[in-house]
Amino acid sequence: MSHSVSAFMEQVKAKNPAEPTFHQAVQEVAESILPIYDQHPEFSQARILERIVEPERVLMFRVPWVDDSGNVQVNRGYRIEMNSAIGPYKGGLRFHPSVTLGILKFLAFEQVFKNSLTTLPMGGGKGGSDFDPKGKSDNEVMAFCQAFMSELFRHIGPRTDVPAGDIGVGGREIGYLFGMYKKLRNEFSGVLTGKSPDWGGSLIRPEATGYGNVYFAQEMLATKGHEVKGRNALISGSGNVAQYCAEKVIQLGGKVITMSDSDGFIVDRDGINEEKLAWIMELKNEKRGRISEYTEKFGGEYGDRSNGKSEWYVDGCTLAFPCATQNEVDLNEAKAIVANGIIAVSEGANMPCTPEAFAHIQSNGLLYAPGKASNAGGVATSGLEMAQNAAFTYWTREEVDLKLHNIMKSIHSQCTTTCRKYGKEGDYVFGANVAGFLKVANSMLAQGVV
Ligand code: NDP
Ligand code: 2IT
Repeated sequence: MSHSVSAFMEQVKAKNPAEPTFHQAVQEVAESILPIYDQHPEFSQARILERIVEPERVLMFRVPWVDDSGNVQVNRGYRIEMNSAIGPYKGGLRFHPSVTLGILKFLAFEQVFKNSLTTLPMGGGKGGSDFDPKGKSDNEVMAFCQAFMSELFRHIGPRTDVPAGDIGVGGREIGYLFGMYKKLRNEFSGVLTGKSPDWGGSLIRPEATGYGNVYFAQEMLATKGHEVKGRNALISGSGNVAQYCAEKVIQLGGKVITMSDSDGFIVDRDGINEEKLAWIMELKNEKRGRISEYTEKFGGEYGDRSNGKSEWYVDGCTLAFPCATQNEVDLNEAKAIVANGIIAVSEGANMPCTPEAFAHIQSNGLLYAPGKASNAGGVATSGLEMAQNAAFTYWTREEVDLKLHNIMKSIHSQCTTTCRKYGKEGDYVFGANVAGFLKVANSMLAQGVV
Protein backbone atom coordinates (compact mmCIF):
# COMPACT_ATOMS: atom_id res chain seq x y z
CA MET A 1 0.00 0.00 0.00
CA SER A 2 1.04 3.57 -0.44
CA HIS A 3 2.32 5.29 2.68
CA SER A 4 1.14 8.67 1.44
CA VAL A 5 -1.79 10.19 3.27
CA SER A 6 -3.16 11.85 0.14
CA ALA A 7 -3.13 8.61 -1.89
CA PHE A 8 -4.81 6.77 0.97
CA MET A 9 -7.43 9.52 1.37
CA GLU A 10 -8.22 9.42 -2.35
CA GLN A 11 -9.23 5.78 -1.98
CA VAL A 12 -11.27 6.52 1.15
CA LYS A 13 -13.09 9.41 -0.52
CA ALA A 14 -13.81 7.39 -3.67
CA LYS A 15 -15.26 4.54 -1.60
CA ASN A 16 -17.21 6.77 0.80
CA PRO A 17 -18.48 9.71 -1.28
CA ALA A 18 -20.29 12.67 0.31
CA GLU A 19 -19.19 11.87 3.86
CA PRO A 20 -16.95 14.86 4.71
CA THR A 21 -16.89 14.39 8.50
CA PHE A 22 -15.89 10.72 8.03
CA HIS A 23 -13.10 11.80 5.66
CA GLN A 24 -11.98 14.39 8.22
CA ALA A 25 -11.80 11.86 11.06
CA VAL A 26 -9.98 9.28 8.94
CA GLN A 27 -7.48 11.82 7.61
CA GLU A 28 -6.53 12.96 11.11
CA VAL A 29 -5.82 9.37 12.17
CA ALA A 30 -4.00 8.52 8.90
CA GLU A 31 -1.73 11.55 9.36
CA SER A 32 -0.67 10.15 12.75
CA ILE A 33 -0.40 6.49 11.74
CA LEU A 34 1.18 6.47 8.29
CA PRO A 35 4.46 8.12 9.39
CA ILE A 36 5.14 5.16 11.73
CA TYR A 37 4.21 2.54 9.13
CA ASP A 38 7.82 2.08 8.03
CA GLN A 39 8.53 0.71 11.50
CA HIS A 40 5.59 -1.70 11.24
CA PRO A 41 5.65 -3.58 7.90
CA GLU A 42 3.26 -6.15 9.42
CA PHE A 43 0.46 -3.55 9.43
CA SER A 44 0.76 -2.71 5.75
CA GLN A 45 1.06 -6.40 4.80
CA ALA A 46 -2.19 -7.16 6.64
CA ARG A 47 -3.76 -3.96 5.23
CA ILE A 48 -4.82 -2.93 8.70
CA LEU A 49 -5.55 0.71 7.83
CA GLU A 50 -7.71 -0.27 4.83
CA ARG A 51 -9.63 -2.70 7.05
CA ILE A 52 -9.99 -0.36 10.03
CA VAL A 53 -11.78 2.32 7.94
CA GLU A 54 -14.29 -0.26 6.68
CA PRO A 55 -17.17 -0.86 9.14
CA GLU A 56 -17.64 -4.53 10.00
CA ARG A 57 -21.37 -4.00 9.50
CA VAL A 58 -23.73 -1.09 8.73
CA LEU A 59 -27.40 -1.33 9.66
CA MET A 60 -29.96 1.11 8.23
CA PHE A 61 -33.65 0.77 8.87
CA ARG A 62 -37.03 2.45 8.59
CA VAL A 63 -38.51 3.81 11.83
CA PRO A 64 -42.23 4.55 11.40
CA TRP A 65 -44.19 5.89 14.37
CA VAL A 66 -47.40 7.79 15.12
CA ASP A 67 -47.29 11.34 16.58
CA ASP A 68 -49.76 12.85 19.09
CA SER A 69 -51.97 14.15 16.27
CA GLY A 70 -52.34 10.67 14.80
CA ASN A 71 -50.01 11.37 11.84
CA VAL A 72 -47.55 8.73 10.67
CA GLN A 73 -43.93 9.92 10.87
CA VAL A 74 -41.00 8.20 9.15
CA ASN A 75 -37.42 8.46 10.38
CA ARG A 76 -34.28 6.55 9.50
CA GLY A 77 -32.39 4.47 12.06
CA TYR A 78 -28.73 3.42 11.93
CA ARG A 79 -26.18 1.35 13.79
CA ILE A 80 -22.58 1.26 12.61
CA GLU A 81 -20.75 -1.79 13.99
CA MET A 82 -17.26 -0.52 13.25
CA ASN A 83 -14.73 -2.79 14.94
CA SER A 84 -14.95 -5.70 17.39
CA ALA A 85 -11.24 -6.62 17.63
CA ILE A 86 -10.95 -5.80 21.35
CA GLY A 87 -14.53 -6.27 22.60
CA PRO A 88 -18.24 -5.99 21.80
CA TYR A 89 -19.24 -2.96 19.71
CA LYS A 90 -19.73 -0.04 22.13
CA GLY A 91 -20.83 3.53 21.54
CA GLY A 92 -23.72 5.93 21.83
CA LEU A 93 -26.91 6.70 19.93
CA ARG A 94 -27.47 10.22 18.59
CA PHE A 95 -30.96 11.57 17.87
CA HIS A 96 -30.60 14.84 15.94
CA PRO A 97 -31.98 16.08 12.59
CA SER A 98 -28.40 16.46 11.27
CA VAL A 99 -27.69 12.71 11.64
CA THR A 100 -26.56 10.99 8.44
CA LEU A 101 -24.65 7.84 7.63
CA GLY A 102 -21.43 9.86 7.26
CA ILE A 103 -21.78 11.57 10.65
CA LEU A 104 -22.31 8.23 12.38
CA LYS A 105 -19.38 6.64 10.53
CA PHE A 106 -17.10 9.44 11.75
CA LEU A 107 -18.33 8.95 15.31
CA ALA A 108 -18.01 5.13 15.12
CA PHE A 109 -14.48 5.47 13.73
CA GLU A 110 -13.42 7.82 16.55
CA GLN A 111 -15.03 5.47 19.05
CA VAL A 112 -12.73 2.58 18.06
CA PHE A 113 -9.58 4.45 19.13
CA LYS A 114 -11.23 6.10 22.14
CA ASN A 115 -12.47 2.79 23.51
CA SER A 116 -9.04 1.27 23.02
CA LEU A 117 -7.53 4.07 25.14
CA THR A 118 -9.92 3.42 28.04
CA THR A 119 -7.98 0.21 28.91
CA LEU A 120 -11.31 -1.69 28.92
CA PRO A 121 -12.37 -4.45 26.46
CA MET A 122 -14.73 -2.51 24.18
CA GLY A 123 -14.92 -2.39 20.39
CA GLY A 124 -16.34 0.62 18.55
CA GLY A 125 -19.83 1.41 17.30
CA LYS A 126 -22.30 4.29 16.97
CA GLY A 127 -25.90 4.69 15.93
CA GLY A 128 -28.89 6.96 15.98
CA SER A 129 -31.51 8.63 13.89
CA ASP A 130 -32.47 11.88 12.18
CA PHE A 131 -35.35 12.05 14.70
CA ASP A 132 -35.47 15.44 16.47
CA PRO A 133 -36.53 15.12 20.13
CA LYS A 134 -36.90 18.94 20.39
CA GLY A 135 -40.50 20.01 20.72
CA LYS A 136 -41.77 16.42 20.99
CA SER A 137 -43.95 15.28 23.90
CA ASP A 138 -42.76 12.50 26.22
CA ASN A 139 -45.35 10.27 24.57
CA GLU A 140 -43.92 10.97 21.10
CA VAL A 141 -40.35 10.34 22.31
CA MET A 142 -41.52 7.03 23.79
CA ALA A 143 -43.31 6.05 20.57
CA PHE A 144 -40.20 6.80 18.54
CA CYS A 145 -37.83 4.97 20.94
CA GLN A 146 -40.08 1.90 20.90
CA ALA A 147 -40.24 1.90 17.10
CA PHE A 148 -36.47 2.35 16.87
CA MET A 149 -35.80 -0.52 19.28
CA SER A 150 -38.32 -2.78 17.54
CA GLU A 151 -35.70 -3.16 14.78
CA LEU A 152 -32.44 -2.52 16.67
CA PHE A 153 -33.10 -5.31 19.23
CA ARG A 154 -32.27 -7.98 16.61
CA HIS A 155 -28.73 -6.70 16.26
CA ILE A 156 -27.57 -5.84 19.79
CA GLY A 157 -26.90 -7.71 23.02
CA PRO A 158 -24.72 -7.45 26.13
CA ARG A 159 -21.93 -9.49 24.48
CA THR A 160 -22.52 -8.21 20.93
CA ASP A 161 -23.22 -4.50 20.79
CA VAL A 162 -24.01 -2.18 23.72
CA PRO A 163 -25.43 1.27 22.82
CA ALA A 164 -25.65 4.28 25.16
CA GLY A 165 -26.53 7.98 24.92
CA ASP A 166 -25.11 10.86 22.89
CA ILE A 167 -26.66 14.11 21.60
CA GLY A 168 -30.43 13.95 22.10
CA VAL A 169 -30.29 10.65 23.97
CA GLY A 170 -30.23 10.92 27.76
CA GLY A 171 -31.78 9.10 30.70
CA ARG A 172 -35.36 9.45 29.40
CA GLU A 173 -34.58 7.92 25.99
CA ILE A 174 -32.41 5.13 27.45
CA GLY A 175 -35.35 4.22 29.73
CA TYR A 176 -37.81 3.87 26.84
CA LEU A 177 -35.27 2.00 24.70
CA PHE A 178 -34.40 -0.41 27.53
CA GLY A 179 -38.07 -1.06 28.33
CA MET A 180 -38.77 -2.08 24.73
CA TYR A 181 -35.66 -4.27 24.47
CA LYS A 182 -36.59 -6.06 27.69
CA LYS A 183 -40.13 -6.67 26.46
CA LEU A 184 -39.06 -7.98 23.04
CA ARG A 185 -36.29 -10.25 24.34
CA ASN A 186 -37.85 -11.15 27.68
CA GLU A 187 -34.44 -10.57 29.17
CA PHE A 188 -33.07 -8.10 31.74
CA SER A 189 -29.46 -7.49 30.79
CA GLY A 190 -26.78 -4.84 30.46
CA VAL A 191 -27.61 -4.26 26.79
CA LEU A 192 -27.58 -0.47 27.17
CA THR A 193 -25.52 1.79 29.42
CA GLY A 194 -26.53 5.11 30.91
CA LYS A 195 -29.43 3.36 32.67
CA SER A 196 -30.91 4.75 35.89
CA PRO A 197 -29.16 3.38 39.01
CA ASP A 198 -32.59 2.09 40.10
CA TRP A 199 -32.50 -0.54 37.33
CA GLY A 200 -28.91 -1.40 36.57
CA GLY A 201 -27.22 1.92 35.83
CA SER A 202 -23.86 2.92 37.24
CA LEU A 203 -23.47 5.81 39.62
CA ILE A 204 -21.30 8.59 38.07
CA ARG A 205 -22.21 7.60 34.47
CA PRO A 206 -24.14 10.88 33.90
CA GLU A 207 -21.22 12.87 35.31
CA ALA A 208 -18.46 10.79 33.69
CA THR A 209 -17.78 12.51 30.36
CA GLY A 210 -17.68 16.01 31.84
CA TYR A 211 -15.75 15.01 34.96
CA GLY A 212 -13.34 12.92 32.89
CA ASN A 213 -12.68 15.84 30.56
CA VAL A 214 -11.66 18.03 33.48
CA TYR A 215 -9.55 15.22 35.01
CA PHE A 216 -7.72 14.98 31.68
CA ALA A 217 -7.23 18.77 31.58
CA GLN A 218 -5.81 18.62 35.12
CA GLU A 219 -3.22 16.08 33.95
CA MET A 220 -2.24 18.24 30.95
CA LEU A 221 -2.05 21.39 33.07
CA ALA A 222 0.12 19.62 35.65
CA THR A 223 2.78 18.94 32.97
CA LYS A 224 3.29 22.72 32.90
CA GLY A 225 2.87 23.27 36.65
CA HIS A 226 -0.65 24.72 36.29
CA GLU A 227 -4.01 23.85 37.87
CA VAL A 228 -7.73 24.51 37.33
CA LYS A 229 -8.08 26.47 40.59
CA GLY A 230 -8.39 30.22 40.10
CA ARG A 231 -8.83 29.96 36.32
CA ASN A 232 -11.76 31.18 34.20
CA ALA A 233 -13.29 28.63 31.86
CA LEU A 234 -15.15 28.89 28.58
CA ILE A 235 -17.54 25.96 28.12
CA SER A 236 -19.71 25.44 25.04
CA GLY A 237 -22.94 23.48 25.14
CA SER A 238 -25.32 23.06 28.08
CA GLY A 239 -26.17 19.39 27.68
CA ASN A 240 -24.91 16.36 29.56
CA VAL A 241 -21.20 16.81 28.89
CA ALA A 242 -21.13 20.59 29.40
CA GLN A 243 -23.14 20.44 32.64
CA TYR A 244 -20.78 18.05 34.42
CA CYS A 245 -17.69 19.66 32.94
CA ALA A 246 -18.92 22.90 34.56
CA GLU A 247 -19.67 21.12 37.85
CA LYS A 248 -16.14 19.73 38.07
CA VAL A 249 -14.49 23.05 37.14
CA ILE A 250 -16.49 24.73 39.94
CA GLN A 251 -15.62 21.93 42.43
CA LEU A 252 -11.93 22.42 41.65
CA GLY A 253 -12.08 26.17 42.31
CA GLY A 254 -12.34 27.42 38.73
CA LYS A 255 -14.92 29.90 37.45
CA VAL A 256 -17.26 29.11 34.54
CA ILE A 257 -17.89 32.23 32.44
CA THR A 258 -19.87 30.88 29.44
CA MET A 259 -22.23 28.09 28.45
CA SER A 260 -24.31 27.82 25.28
CA ASP A 261 -26.78 25.96 23.09
CA SER A 262 -27.37 25.84 19.36
CA ASP A 263 -29.07 29.27 19.37
CA GLY A 264 -26.55 31.27 21.38
CA PHE A 265 -24.36 31.67 24.46
CA ILE A 266 -24.43 33.38 27.85
CA VAL A 267 -21.60 35.30 29.46
CA ASP A 268 -21.67 35.65 33.25
CA ARG A 269 -18.55 37.42 34.47
CA ASP A 270 -19.49 36.70 38.11
CA GLY A 271 -19.28 33.00 37.29
CA ILE A 272 -21.92 30.32 36.82
CA ASN A 273 -21.85 28.97 40.38
CA GLU A 274 -23.41 25.76 41.74
CA GLU A 275 -26.81 27.34 42.29
CA LYS A 276 -26.95 28.81 38.79
CA LEU A 277 -25.73 25.51 37.30
CA ALA A 278 -28.50 23.63 39.13
CA TRP A 279 -30.97 26.02 37.49
CA ILE A 280 -29.42 25.35 34.05
CA MET A 281 -29.67 21.59 34.66
CA GLU A 282 -33.35 21.89 35.46
CA LEU A 283 -33.91 24.19 32.47
CA LYS A 284 -32.20 21.78 30.06
CA ASN A 285 -33.06 18.37 31.51
CA GLU A 286 -36.62 18.91 32.79
CA LYS A 287 -38.14 22.00 31.17
CA ARG A 288 -36.16 21.57 27.92
CA GLY A 289 -35.83 25.35 27.59
CA ARG A 290 -33.29 27.64 25.89
CA ILE A 291 -30.06 28.98 27.43
CA SER A 292 -31.17 32.56 26.56
CA GLU A 293 -33.60 32.32 29.53
CA TYR A 294 -30.57 32.42 31.87
CA THR A 295 -30.02 36.18 31.53
CA GLU A 296 -33.66 36.91 32.46
CA LYS A 297 -33.03 35.11 35.75
CA PHE A 298 -29.39 35.89 36.59
CA GLY A 299 -28.31 38.81 34.35
CA GLY A 300 -25.11 38.69 32.31
CA GLU A 301 -25.11 38.89 28.53
CA TYR A 302 -26.61 36.73 25.80
CA GLY A 303 -25.05 36.42 22.34
CA ASP A 304 -27.14 35.16 19.45
CA ARG A 305 -25.37 32.98 16.85
CA SER A 306 -27.47 34.45 14.04
CA ASN A 307 -25.39 37.64 14.44
CA GLY A 308 -22.19 35.73 13.63
CA LYS A 309 -21.13 35.76 17.28
CA SER A 310 -19.92 32.78 19.27
CA GLU A 311 -18.61 31.92 22.71
CA TRP A 312 -15.08 31.46 21.32
CA TYR A 313 -14.60 35.23 20.99
CA VAL A 314 -15.27 35.83 24.71
CA ASP A 315 -12.11 37.11 26.43
CA GLY A 316 -10.88 36.78 30.01
CA CYS A 317 -10.63 32.96 30.17
CA THR A 318 -7.58 30.68 30.21
CA LEU A 319 -9.30 27.28 29.84
CA ALA A 320 -11.59 26.17 26.99
CA PHE A 321 -13.84 23.10 26.95
CA PRO A 322 -15.78 22.62 23.69
CA CYS A 323 -18.67 20.36 24.75
CA ALA A 324 -21.38 20.81 22.09
CA THR A 325 -20.80 19.27 18.66
CA GLN A 326 -18.44 18.55 15.73
CA ASN A 327 -16.65 21.42 13.97
CA GLU A 328 -18.00 24.04 16.36
CA VAL A 329 -14.59 25.80 16.47
CA ASP A 330 -13.30 27.08 13.11
CA LEU A 331 -10.00 28.76 12.26
CA ASN A 332 -11.17 32.31 13.10
CA GLU A 333 -12.49 31.12 16.44
CA ALA A 334 -9.21 29.28 17.09
CA LYS A 335 -7.35 32.53 16.37
CA ALA A 336 -9.51 34.27 18.99
CA ILE A 337 -8.83 31.46 21.47
CA VAL A 338 -5.06 31.93 21.02
CA ALA A 339 -5.20 35.75 20.98
CA ASN A 340 -7.31 35.86 24.15
CA GLY A 341 -4.75 33.93 26.20
CA ILE A 342 -6.31 30.47 26.54
CA ILE A 343 -3.60 28.02 27.67
CA ALA A 344 -5.48 24.70 27.33
CA VAL A 345 -8.27 23.34 25.11
CA SER A 346 -9.78 20.04 26.24
CA GLU A 347 -12.48 18.56 24.02
CA GLY A 348 -15.63 17.19 25.65
CA ALA A 349 -17.38 16.88 22.29
CA ASN A 350 -16.30 14.61 19.43
CA MET A 351 -14.13 16.46 16.88
CA PRO A 352 -15.32 19.96 17.87
CA CYS A 353 -12.31 21.69 16.27
CA THR A 354 -11.85 21.78 12.50
CA PRO A 355 -8.42 20.55 11.31
CA GLU A 356 -7.34 24.15 10.60
CA ALA A 357 -8.52 25.22 14.07
CA PHE A 358 -6.62 22.57 16.02
CA ALA A 359 -3.51 23.01 13.88
CA HIS A 360 -3.53 26.72 14.80
CA ILE A 361 -4.09 25.93 18.48
CA GLN A 362 -1.28 23.34 18.56
CA SER A 363 1.20 25.40 16.56
CA ASN A 364 0.83 28.24 19.05
CA GLY A 365 1.93 25.98 21.89
CA LEU A 366 -1.40 25.61 23.72
CA LEU A 367 -2.14 22.35 25.48
CA TYR A 368 -4.66 20.61 23.23
CA ALA A 369 -6.54 17.38 24.04
CA PRO A 370 -8.47 15.63 21.24
CA GLY A 371 -11.88 14.30 22.24
CA LYS A 372 -10.98 10.66 21.73
CA ALA A 373 -8.64 11.04 24.72
CA SER A 374 -10.31 13.72 26.86
CA ASN A 375 -13.96 12.67 26.51
CA ALA A 376 -13.31 8.94 26.91
CA GLY A 377 -14.47 9.04 30.54
CA GLY A 378 -18.08 8.61 29.44
CA VAL A 379 -17.60 5.39 27.53
CA ALA A 380 -15.07 4.20 30.14
CA THR A 381 -17.75 4.50 32.82
CA SER A 382 -20.14 2.72 30.47
CA GLY A 383 -17.56 -0.08 30.51
CA LEU A 384 -17.67 0.02 34.31
CA GLU A 385 -21.48 -0.20 34.10
CA MET A 386 -21.16 -3.31 31.90
CA ALA A 387 -18.78 -4.86 34.44
CA GLN A 388 -21.21 -4.20 37.30
CA ASN A 389 -24.14 -5.61 35.29
CA ALA A 390 -22.19 -8.75 34.36
CA ALA A 391 -21.32 -9.34 38.02
CA PHE A 392 -24.86 -8.44 39.27
CA THR A 393 -23.38 -5.85 41.60
CA TYR A 394 -23.21 -2.11 42.32
CA TRP A 395 -20.20 0.02 43.18
CA THR A 396 -20.41 3.22 45.25
CA ARG A 397 -20.03 6.72 43.78
CA GLU A 398 -16.58 6.96 45.31
CA GLU A 399 -15.46 3.63 43.81
CA VAL A 400 -16.64 4.53 40.31
CA ASP A 401 -15.25 8.08 40.47
CA LEU A 402 -11.86 6.77 41.57
CA LYS A 403 -11.79 4.22 38.74
CA LEU A 404 -12.81 6.94 36.26
CA HIS A 405 -10.10 9.26 37.57
CA ASN A 406 -7.46 6.52 37.28
CA ILE A 407 -8.58 5.70 33.72
CA MET A 408 -8.22 9.37 32.69
CA LYS A 409 -4.74 9.44 34.22
CA SER A 410 -3.89 6.26 32.32
CA ILE A 411 -5.14 7.72 29.03
CA HIS A 412 -3.01 10.80 29.63
CA SER A 413 0.06 8.70 30.33
CA GLN A 414 -0.57 6.46 27.29
CA CYS A 415 -0.61 9.64 25.17
CA THR A 416 2.56 11.13 26.68
CA THR A 417 4.47 7.81 26.64
CA THR A 418 3.60 7.25 22.98
CA CYS A 419 4.59 10.82 22.09
CA ARG A 420 7.93 10.38 23.84
CA LYS A 421 8.57 7.03 22.14
CA TYR A 422 8.13 8.52 18.66
CA GLY A 423 9.72 11.93 19.38
CA LYS A 424 6.44 13.88 19.29
CA GLU A 425 6.39 15.41 22.78
CA GLY A 426 3.28 17.43 23.60
CA ASP A 427 1.30 16.25 20.53
CA TYR A 428 -1.72 14.67 22.18
CA VAL A 429 -3.40 14.12 18.80
CA PHE A 430 -0.53 11.90 17.69
CA GLY A 431 -0.31 10.21 21.10
CA ALA A 432 -4.03 9.38 21.27
CA ASN A 433 -4.27 8.18 17.66
CA VAL A 434 -1.19 5.98 17.79
CA ALA A 435 -1.76 4.53 21.27
CA GLY A 436 -5.41 3.81 20.43
CA PHE A 437 -4.49 2.34 17.04
CA LEU A 438 -1.68 0.01 18.16
CA LYS A 439 -3.84 -2.04 20.52
CA VAL A 440 -6.59 -2.50 17.93
CA ALA A 441 -4.14 -3.15 15.08
CA ASN A 442 -2.20 -5.78 17.06
CA SER A 443 -5.49 -7.47 18.03
CA MET A 444 -6.60 -7.53 14.39
CA LEU A 445 -3.25 -9.05 13.38
CA ALA A 446 -3.58 -11.74 16.04
CA GLN A 447 -7.11 -12.63 14.92
CA GLY A 448 -6.25 -13.10 11.24
CA VAL A 449 -8.04 -11.83 8.16
CA VAL A 450 -11.65 -11.60 9.35
P1 NDP B 1 -26.73 16.75 24.74
O1 NDP B 1 -27.78 16.45 23.75
O2 NDP B 1 -26.96 16.50 26.18
O3 NDP B 1 -26.25 18.27 24.60
C1 NDP B 1 -25.78 18.76 23.38
C2 NDP B 1 -25.45 20.23 23.55
O4 NDP B 1 -24.79 20.68 22.39
C3 NDP B 1 -26.70 21.09 23.71
O5 NDP B 1 -26.39 22.22 24.47
C4 NDP B 1 -26.99 21.46 22.25
O6 NDP B 1 -27.76 22.62 22.10
C5 NDP B 1 -25.60 21.69 21.74
N1 NDP B 1 -25.55 21.48 20.29
C6 NDP B 1 -25.98 20.39 19.61
N2 NDP B 1 -25.84 20.59 18.30
C7 NDP B 1 -25.34 21.82 18.17
C8 NDP B 1 -24.97 22.60 17.05
N3 NDP B 1 -25.12 22.12 15.80
N4 NDP B 1 -24.44 23.85 17.28
C9 NDP B 1 -24.30 24.31 18.54
N5 NDP B 1 -24.66 23.62 19.63
C10 NDP B 1 -25.15 22.40 19.45
O7 NDP B 1 -25.44 15.93 24.22
P2 NDP B 1 -24.11 15.55 25.02
O8 NDP B 1 -23.78 16.58 26.02
O9 NDP B 1 -24.25 14.14 25.43
O10 NDP B 1 -23.04 15.56 23.82
C11 NDP B 1 -22.24 16.72 23.53
C12 NDP B 1 -21.02 16.29 22.75
O11 NDP B 1 -20.24 15.39 23.55
C13 NDP B 1 -21.28 15.53 21.45
O12 NDP B 1 -20.25 15.85 20.53
C14 NDP B 1 -21.16 14.08 21.85
O13 NDP B 1 -20.84 13.25 20.76
C15 NDP B 1 -20.01 14.17 22.83
N6 NDP B 1 -19.87 13.08 23.78
C16 NDP B 1 -20.90 12.71 24.60
C17 NDP B 1 -20.70 11.71 25.52
C18 NDP B 1 -21.76 11.32 26.49
O14 NDP B 1 -21.47 10.47 27.36
N7 NDP B 1 -22.96 11.88 26.44
C19 NDP B 1 -19.43 10.99 25.63
C20 NDP B 1 -18.39 11.52 24.79
C21 NDP B 1 -18.63 12.51 23.89
P3 NDP B 1 -29.33 22.49 21.74
O15 NDP B 1 -29.99 22.10 23.02
O16 NDP B 1 -29.71 23.82 21.23
O17 NDP B 1 -29.45 21.41 20.67
O1 2IT C 1 -19.06 9.55 22.19
C1 2IT C 1 -19.11 8.78 23.19
O2 2IT C 1 -18.10 8.27 23.67
C2 2IT C 1 -20.41 8.54 23.80
N1 2IT C 1 -21.41 9.10 23.36
C3 2IT C 1 -20.55 7.58 24.94
C4 2IT C 1 -20.64 6.16 24.44
C5 2IT C 1 -20.94 5.11 25.47
O3 2IT C 1 -21.09 3.96 25.04
O4 2IT C 1 -21.01 5.39 26.67
